[in-house]
Amino acid sequence: MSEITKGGLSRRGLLGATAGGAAFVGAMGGARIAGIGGLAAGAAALTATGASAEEVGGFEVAPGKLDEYYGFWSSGQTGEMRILGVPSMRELMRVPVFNRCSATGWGHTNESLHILTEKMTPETKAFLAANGKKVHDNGDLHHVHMSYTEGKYDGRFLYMNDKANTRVARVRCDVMKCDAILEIPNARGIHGMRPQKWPRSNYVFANGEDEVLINPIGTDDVNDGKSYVNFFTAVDADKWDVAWQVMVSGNLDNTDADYEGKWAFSTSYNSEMGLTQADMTSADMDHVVVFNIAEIEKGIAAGDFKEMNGVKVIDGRKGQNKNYTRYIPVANNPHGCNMAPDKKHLCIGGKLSPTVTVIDVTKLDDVFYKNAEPRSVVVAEPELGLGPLHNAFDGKGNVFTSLFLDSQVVKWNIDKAIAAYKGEKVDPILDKVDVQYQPGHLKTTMGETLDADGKWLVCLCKFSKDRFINVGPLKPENDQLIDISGDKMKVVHDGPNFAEPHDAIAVHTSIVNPLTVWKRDDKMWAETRKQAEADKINLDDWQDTVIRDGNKVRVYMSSQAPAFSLDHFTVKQGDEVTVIITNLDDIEDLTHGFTVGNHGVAMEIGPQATSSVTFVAASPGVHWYYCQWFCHALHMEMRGRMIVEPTGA
Ligand code: CUK
Ligand code: CUA
Ligand code: CA
Repeated sequence: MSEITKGGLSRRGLLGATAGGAAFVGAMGGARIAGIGGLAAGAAALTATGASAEEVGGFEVAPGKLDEYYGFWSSGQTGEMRILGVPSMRELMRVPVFNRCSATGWGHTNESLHILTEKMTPETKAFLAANGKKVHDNGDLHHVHMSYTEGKYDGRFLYMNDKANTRVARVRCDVMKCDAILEIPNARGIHGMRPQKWPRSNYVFANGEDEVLINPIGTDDVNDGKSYVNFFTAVDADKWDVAWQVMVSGNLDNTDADYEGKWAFSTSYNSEMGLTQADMTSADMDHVVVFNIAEIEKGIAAGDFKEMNGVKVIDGRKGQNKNYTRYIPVANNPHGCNMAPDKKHLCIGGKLSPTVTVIDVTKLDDVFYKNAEPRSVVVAEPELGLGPLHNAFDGKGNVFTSLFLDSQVVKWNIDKAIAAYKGEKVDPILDKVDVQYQPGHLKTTMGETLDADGKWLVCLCKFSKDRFINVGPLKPENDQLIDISGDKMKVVHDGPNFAEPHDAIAVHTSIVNPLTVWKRDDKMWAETRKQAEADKINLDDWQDTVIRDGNKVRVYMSSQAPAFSLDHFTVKQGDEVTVIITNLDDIEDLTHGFTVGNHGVAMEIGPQATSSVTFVAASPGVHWYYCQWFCHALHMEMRGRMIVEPTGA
């Protein structure tokens, strides 16, 4: 694959491109640029979609009516997971994960701190201690995927990555709360992440995007790419620990797994192992790494690994002459990596190349075991438009590819692309639609499972420009809903969204059945329950007890609308106070909260839940606490006093 020359574009021109910037306009030359030119381009784009709301039925969900799909959205640098209804695109819930949350107290309650800190590396613990912190305040959550059983969503867990602080997390689908976070040792910048699809999600695959020094600093030249490696990680999804890692050549961007449990794949845009952008884009070809799961497991069992920071690491770098990995050359700087539900075809977004590379995974055995040429697995490379990033599927043999630079979604057919690659005169492209603007991920309903149903496509556009009233220099993104049930795609809804949903999945409501009220013995507050038992407190009953243990004070209360069991409690200045509240209300949608004025203390206590928070009562006086979750006509009156007696009093 040579440089991109379509439309007079050079690769350098594309790299200098920023949407809306002068460089972008210059680089794009005569190419159509959605959004530039303001309303005119916007209007043209609208006409091009050719659909008005009246023509397209079924996407408007009337008041009181429910959606057909749960949309689970990532939120990029916001660090949370979001739940939207599809097709209404109504935002239903935000689930804090890597971020801290003012409403729920995530990152502040003892229960959430336990989850956030339990599986942290010693390096991070030391860093946080040096900075006077318990947890990182941020995360960068790019990808969210549900657990699978035999290639279908099984409604157990959602898994997600944190690129900023090299973590993966899990959300329980029965309560829609994060219950486990794992910092990945050795790797840096966990980006691509997918659960294994077959036979079930025994592993969550997570790959490191950023290069890591092999030896301690000072040993090798830090400005030489050869001093660095990258890591592919398999997390044991049940034990929630790293099962193994593979050291690879080149970096790793996005990952996916097949439908037979044999392979995992990662795209690499920095096969050059460059340390600057110029070096990372200097080669003509990069690669996709194929991981041979069974061979890696065998290698681990046979002891062919090095232990690094407590993790078993297999050397899968180029030139090892072992069957752990193979490197398939693809056009420079690939991005998206998506396995089709036909169980056969892996689609790789070209990004700097206008093509998608289609790999037939049934041919991979020949590359591993019969010395077949790595590129022999490529069965199609359709030219689709500028900046192909991600691919989605309708379960009918068609692919929807986001074209970042063209601001379009292209629908194309895999069989036709294969025929064209063989030299037949067929055009694989079935349809193109303008989106507003610059799409990244795009997702079809159930499209990453064997149940792909081809009803809706959600296209997550990075820029909204003129699509909404101006809210200042920082604009929302635009998640667009596209009807894909017919031959032609129809954009039917604009959905503004805050920084920065990268990815989403849409899961049929029949698969997800969350509880409406917590179970009293939920393990989320198991540690707190242990402490209560030691204090001879029955958390399942009305509690209003203050226990002093040296300068540690534990305040046990329960809540029942519209009151806390304690209307005041007294502590001494300097006491370490832990407030433990059990919400004894067992009615659906009756959440209470606990906020202490001027103390930065706030937490959510769901129906039948127990939550606790610890702080030092440093300022003497009377501090009111109140319920911050609207619960009753007397919600405002649901408050009490914390009396802090001055030291020496
Ligand atoms: S990446 Cu963001 S648009 Cu992190 Cu999945 Cu491609
Ligand atoms: Cu309890 Cu508001
Ligand atoms: Ca490259």
